Amino acid sequence: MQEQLKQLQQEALDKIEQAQELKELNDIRVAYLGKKGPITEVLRGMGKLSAEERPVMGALANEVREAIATAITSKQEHLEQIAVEQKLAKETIDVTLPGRPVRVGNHHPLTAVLEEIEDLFLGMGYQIAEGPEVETDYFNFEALNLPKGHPARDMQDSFYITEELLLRTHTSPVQARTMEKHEGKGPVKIICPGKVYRRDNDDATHSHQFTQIEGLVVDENIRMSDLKGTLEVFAKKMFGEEREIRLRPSFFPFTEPSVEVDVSCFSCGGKGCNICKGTGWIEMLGAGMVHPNVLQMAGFDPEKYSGFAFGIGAERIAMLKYGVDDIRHFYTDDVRFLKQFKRA
Ligand code: FA5
Repeated sequence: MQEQLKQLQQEALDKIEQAQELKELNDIRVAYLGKKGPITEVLRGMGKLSAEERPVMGALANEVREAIATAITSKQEHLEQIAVEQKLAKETIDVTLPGRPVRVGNHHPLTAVLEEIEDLFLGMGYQIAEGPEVETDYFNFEALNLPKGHPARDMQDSFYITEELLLRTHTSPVQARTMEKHEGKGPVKIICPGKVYRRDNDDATHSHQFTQIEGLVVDENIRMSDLKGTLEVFAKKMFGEEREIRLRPSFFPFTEPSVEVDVSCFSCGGKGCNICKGTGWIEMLGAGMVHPNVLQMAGFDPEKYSGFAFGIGAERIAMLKYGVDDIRHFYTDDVRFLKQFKRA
């Protein structure tokens, strides 16, 4: 029996030595140390032994069991170590490989132009004012010298919500609101960027929703030359130092005199091309000296105070600056279009 146990031990140790996988090792454990294994079998036959032989054989059987169990544990650790090393080898990062480029987003061209215009005016000491997009008839029209039934209301066909509420057709109501808040005391120096809405048919140059930036300066001794100088700085900063502006007489009920402001064509330099339709000039915005009635309605004494105002179509500026030929590109979220405006 002693011989048999020694043989079993040698046989098991050889198999453990040769085992290549953890599963194989587990099979050996079950085969030799399990309940139905040969060692258990030997131990069961101990009843037939004499009282002297029994403790000797018992001790030997335990020794054999211990030797096999220890060999299995140590082989298992060895195989596990190899498995970890193989896994690590597979997962090694090749630091010499070129990295994948990170996709960087950029500002929407309209946002970029708005921010540029805001920065420019902030630099000239203006503050940013905001107002509601759902506006009262009073602030959108009446406070701007456009009483009910005034024919010039047709210039800005409107989306009415109720008799007295509408989607603002321009950013000029923010002028009226801001002046009212100042309770008749200057100076006021603001720009008001924001969305406006008109019942215009959408085409290459018109949208039912677009963006305006209103400018307003009210103080003592504000003159037309201040307006001209301000808009000249604006045109040069937006389109290049060599640009010039010209003022054409126009009409807005809330300014007197009123002007349409053109900038010299940045494509042909004023010679005439298809961008400026052969005129050498491109229409940029509407402006004028704040009408005395508007000042008075907002509580400012027109004898003491004067002011200028202007209204810029932001899409128009972005189209001119980036050479965009259709205003609808700004709203359709076509990534191919948007990707062209890289971060500066
Ligand atoms: C006004 O809205 C005046 N409130 C501007 C103003 C302010 C004048 C202060 C005097 C003093 P107008 O309707 O011309 O003016 O619009 C101003 C600009 O908005 C236009 O020059 C044009 O660039 C833009 N615009 C007008 N209608 C549309 C439209 N449907 N889609 C896109 N842009 C438009």
